[in-house]
Amino acid sequence: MISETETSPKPSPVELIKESSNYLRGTILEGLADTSTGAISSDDTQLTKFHGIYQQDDRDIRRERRRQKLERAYSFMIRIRVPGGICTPEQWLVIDRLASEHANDTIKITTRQAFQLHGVLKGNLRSSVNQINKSLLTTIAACGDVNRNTICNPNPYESHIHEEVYAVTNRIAEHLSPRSRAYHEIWINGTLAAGGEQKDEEPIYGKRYLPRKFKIALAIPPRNDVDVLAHDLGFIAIVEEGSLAGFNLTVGGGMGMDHNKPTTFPRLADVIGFVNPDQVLAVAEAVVTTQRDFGNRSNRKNARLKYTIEARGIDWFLAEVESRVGFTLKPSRPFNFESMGDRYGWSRGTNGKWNLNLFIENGRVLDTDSQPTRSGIREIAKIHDGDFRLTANQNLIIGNISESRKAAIEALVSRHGLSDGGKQSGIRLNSLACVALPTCGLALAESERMLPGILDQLEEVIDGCGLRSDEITIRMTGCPNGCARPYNAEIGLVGKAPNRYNIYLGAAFDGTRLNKLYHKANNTAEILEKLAPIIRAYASERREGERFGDFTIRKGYVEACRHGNEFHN
Ligand code: SRM
Ligand code: SF4
Repeated sequence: MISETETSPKPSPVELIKESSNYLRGTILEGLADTSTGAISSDDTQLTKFHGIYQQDDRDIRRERRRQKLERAYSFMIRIRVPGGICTPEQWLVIDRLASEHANDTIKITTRQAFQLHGVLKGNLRSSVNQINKSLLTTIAACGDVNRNTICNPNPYESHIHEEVYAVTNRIAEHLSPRSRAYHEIWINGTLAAGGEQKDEEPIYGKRYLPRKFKIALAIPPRNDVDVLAHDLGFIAIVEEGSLAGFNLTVGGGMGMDHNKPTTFPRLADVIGFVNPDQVLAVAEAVVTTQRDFGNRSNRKNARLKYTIEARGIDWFLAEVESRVGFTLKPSRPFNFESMGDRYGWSRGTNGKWNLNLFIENGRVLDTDSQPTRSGIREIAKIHDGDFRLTANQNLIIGNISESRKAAIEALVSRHGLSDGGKQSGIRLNSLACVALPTCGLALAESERMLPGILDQLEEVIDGCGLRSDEITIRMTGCPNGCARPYNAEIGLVGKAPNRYNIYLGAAFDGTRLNKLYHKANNTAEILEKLAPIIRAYASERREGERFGDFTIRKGYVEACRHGNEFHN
């Protein structure tokens, strides 16, 4: 437990920026108008995150620009919030057009069911955000110290349950959306309304918003394809006799940590009780406001909800939430997860409509000479009368396809080579990589551009021992922040320095146990050297039905990590 004095030292600089920003206005508008630089002011870079916009620069040419005494090659990443990952074909076409007109000709499907456009120049930001808003999508609160994109299982395993859970997802996203009019004034109107900030009110967040980002997921067992336990707040749907009875509530998950800093660690959430569907909003708000009032505002490295809970204890946290909502949570109910992966290929919902889950390597939708993925999806969007679903595994579902359009969509899928068609290995189909270089300012090493090649080599080993279709989860990130949730993968590869990765092993296949460090600072050749014998041993020595992560623990490669605070031990 910590005392009040320990929690209230000097606020971090970001706290002061938020507080004096007039509800997220800052000097963003002036910065956008300044044509003498491709950048905006450093304070404003903190504020634009709340508007879904990150300033970045092309790190591939940073050194050369410095040599030529030029300013960095600044551009912006726009993150588009898509609650539950569902958008219309028309919205897909808008994002696709913007990718060509203002971005780098690619669409990135993120690990949180959102879109990202990279490489947008300052002068094109307002026009892009405007068009996104016209399509009824938004970028507000896609980033920043607020509730981010609320995510939910994308594949309607049981369509009617999915519809209900998706509706709850949207209600949460709406309820926890910031109320400031700054977004509208800056991006839509292009002018600050006189006295606008005096009319603003943030009933949930207040002037300083949250101490740190906040993330919510809803999962429908048996699929844990949203990694619900990696979230600050989670809702696990409990289905009884074919109906949605309510949700188990989970709190205090998160992935980010720093290498060599044991006070930071990934943590899986605790399951703390059960709520009825009509209690969800009140409980979500109570969890958020508890974190607002008690989260660490002086040290951003320890500001996530997981640290508030570690510091004060889960019993204290539950009591605080219950006192805010005015009722006691019921005991949690039994549930069972089977996997974190996507259900590839065709599936039919209980509503009779078809869904096709496509594998999009690392979520990067682009055209290459051999693989016209972006063109193919564009052609599908033109004729599709259902929806598109972004998965938290960076994949895409063409959802709710009517029987009458199925054949035409199938033909486009085949013409553009979009379907896996059984070609990909089980490990690749269960792989994730974060963006990292060249756009991510925090990357210590490659990730998205590196993992496909590592998988090519791993597949030789895997094929050699007959494991091609075995599912093994592998996730790579270019730094320890954990954007591809690497500590929840059976094999985690985490960047430490250029071409140096820590290898983590031993997470559960269903996302209910973290992994642990196996070997530090390996180059790509060493990754192969370390992993190949373990994979071969798995092929010959595993028990019936034993998962790779469980095997690495049974054989003593790593110890089981039962709780986040044991991660570094
Ligand atoms: Fe992330 C920061 C990309 C999901 C933990 N993340 C970043 C930034 C914005 C870098 C920055 O701050 O300058 C990256 C932009 C890279 C780029 O060029 O696009 C970035 N994060 C991503 C995405 C795009 C990875 C991807 O390849 O899909 C994901 C976007 C999700 C979305 O749509 O909202 C993404 N990030 C995650 C996740 C996974 C999740 O939420 O399920 C995590 C781990 C879970 C968690 O939050 O604990 C994650 N990102 C971080 C952190 C560490 C937070 C922490 O608590 O320590 C940072 C750094 C920070 O916040 O200071 C970060
Ligand atoms: Fe960037 Fe690190 Fe996130 Fe990868 S994990 S996108 S390198 S912040």
